[in-house]
Amino acid sequence: MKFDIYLTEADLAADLRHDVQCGLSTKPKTLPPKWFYDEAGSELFELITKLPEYYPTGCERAILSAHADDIASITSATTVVELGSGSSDKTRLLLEAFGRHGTLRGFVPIDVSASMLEMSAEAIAADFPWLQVHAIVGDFLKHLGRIPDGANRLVVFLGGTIGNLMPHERAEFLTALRGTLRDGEWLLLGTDLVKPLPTLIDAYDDSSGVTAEFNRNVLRVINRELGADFDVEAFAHVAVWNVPEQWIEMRLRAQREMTVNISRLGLTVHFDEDEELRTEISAKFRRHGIAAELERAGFASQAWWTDPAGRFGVTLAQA
Ligand code: AVJ
Repeated sequence: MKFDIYLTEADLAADLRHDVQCGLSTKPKTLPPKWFYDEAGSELFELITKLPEYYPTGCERAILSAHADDIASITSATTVVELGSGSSDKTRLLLEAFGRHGTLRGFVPIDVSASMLEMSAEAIAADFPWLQVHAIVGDFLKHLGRIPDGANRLVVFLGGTIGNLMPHERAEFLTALRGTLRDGEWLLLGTDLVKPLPTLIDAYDDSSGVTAEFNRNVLRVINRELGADFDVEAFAHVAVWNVPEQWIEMRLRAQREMTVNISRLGLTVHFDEDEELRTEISAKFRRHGIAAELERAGFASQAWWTDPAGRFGVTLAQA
């Protein structure tokens, strides 16, 4: 297995300082969701994927298990590149199908979390001995240019993670990704779909409180990494549906007035009582909107699948 680090601990620390400095100095306050995923946060996310209320993972798995063989035979890809690979759990279904199909040679998982990546890439290398695994610690917004060359690559971006990007970031990201691919190469994109509100809210505000802990974890990360003194328990988890934007927002609401000291930034941040800090957006899509966004970025949709209930969509598009 090859393991390349394009994002060092020092880069991550500098990015976190920058994001916290900027995000807590604006009104409303915001933080990017990538800082949820330290070791504890990645474990909490894995727990979320097993909650009865959190349907996206199960729906996407059902789609991939029904259509992995189609994806292999339509694309005949030689390399699978996975952006934000996390545990790569559902990707195994694709790798198994490619094992039957016979064209695949390499797997390139890319993730910001080195510990998660090392574990999952090693497990895949062990379970798929015929596959060359080249793991890359990187940020899919910054390191697309580092994706290794290949004959016929399939980039997979699953879980609905594209919904974490703001619409303009999404457009820039898809255009940049198209620019790194040659004509004829592939993108497999998982997107969560618009659906009745109670289902959406329950998925982001589960009854056992795991999502609330996941949300608050970003404050623990900042306390540890930047010497801050957030009173983590004084923040309430909030999930709201933003109607005009068609996205779920997760927020942390200060339950009293607070002054937080972030020692390593020399920054003091004030929260009013009930002031909210936005920690994540998770956009929900419709079939035709996705196809149009892909087309604007220079991709042509070649196939579209949903789970039987139509809760989650997977698009196969060609550069
Ligand atoms: C991993 C980004 C797809 O937006 O649904 C789960 C993260 N946040 N519960 C999502 C998440 C709250 C998840 N993604």
